[in-house]
Amino acid sequence: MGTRKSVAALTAAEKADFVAAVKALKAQTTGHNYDWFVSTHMTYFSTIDDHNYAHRSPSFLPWHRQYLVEFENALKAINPAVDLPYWNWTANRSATGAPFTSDFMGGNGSGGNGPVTTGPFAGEARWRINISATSSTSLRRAIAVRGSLPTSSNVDTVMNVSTYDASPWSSASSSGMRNRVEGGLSPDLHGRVHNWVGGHMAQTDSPNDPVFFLHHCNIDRLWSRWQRSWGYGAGRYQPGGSVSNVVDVDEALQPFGVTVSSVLDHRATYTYA
Ligand SMILES: [Cu+2]
Repeated sequence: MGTRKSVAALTAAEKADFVAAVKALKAQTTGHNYDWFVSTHMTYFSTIDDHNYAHRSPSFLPWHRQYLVEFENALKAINPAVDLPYWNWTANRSATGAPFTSDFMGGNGSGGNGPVTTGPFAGEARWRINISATSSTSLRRAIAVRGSLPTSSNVDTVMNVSTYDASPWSSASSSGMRNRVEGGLSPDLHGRVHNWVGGHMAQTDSPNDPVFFLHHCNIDRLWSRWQRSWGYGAGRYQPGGSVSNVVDVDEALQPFGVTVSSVLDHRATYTYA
């Protein structure tokens, strides 16, 4: 069982191991390599078989949970000691602090929305963007240009919402926790962070920036915190059943082929430090 730690708590060796595993996954040419995760996110950004699996739907949280588990397992196949770390942006809010240090994710893009210039992912020679929504082959960021990071009081507000989600089960849902996390409803804990980092993170090919996985790990941690308060059981996911074109609790999350109910209680697979 893995323990997922804050990016701010990683040792120099843990940071180096994580970066090396991510780069090894990127270098793989077949199977579920790094670029498979990028293309899968792009594909499932759209409606597939009349379902919004990954975004703008109740399954936003379980879809990304399984996506992260498969990514973490791919890293563990390279180095079993690696666990996915999380970026708690309520505590680490600087464009130059964790995780944006030269020994980990590297820093900002140059000149507004340009290529990252420091760290292991700077420039096409170190980290080539192969599958993209744009023609850019170097990782780009535009940190702190658009909007602001959510605060811990924003998080507390969302954690106090006891209802998981509400009809019409989309970005138009006007109540419930899920849309407040995802970003269709204020205070928006997820979308704002994509926009604050900018560059690739603000596009459908956002997993090209490894920071994507640290941000979504934090989103998963917050869902887990909500579940710790309100319950891990199937009854704490909505809809429970018979809502067409929405992933119900006993329906499979594609392309993973696992049901929502099977991923609700993650505590036997990993926990959060
Ligand atoms: Cu996201």
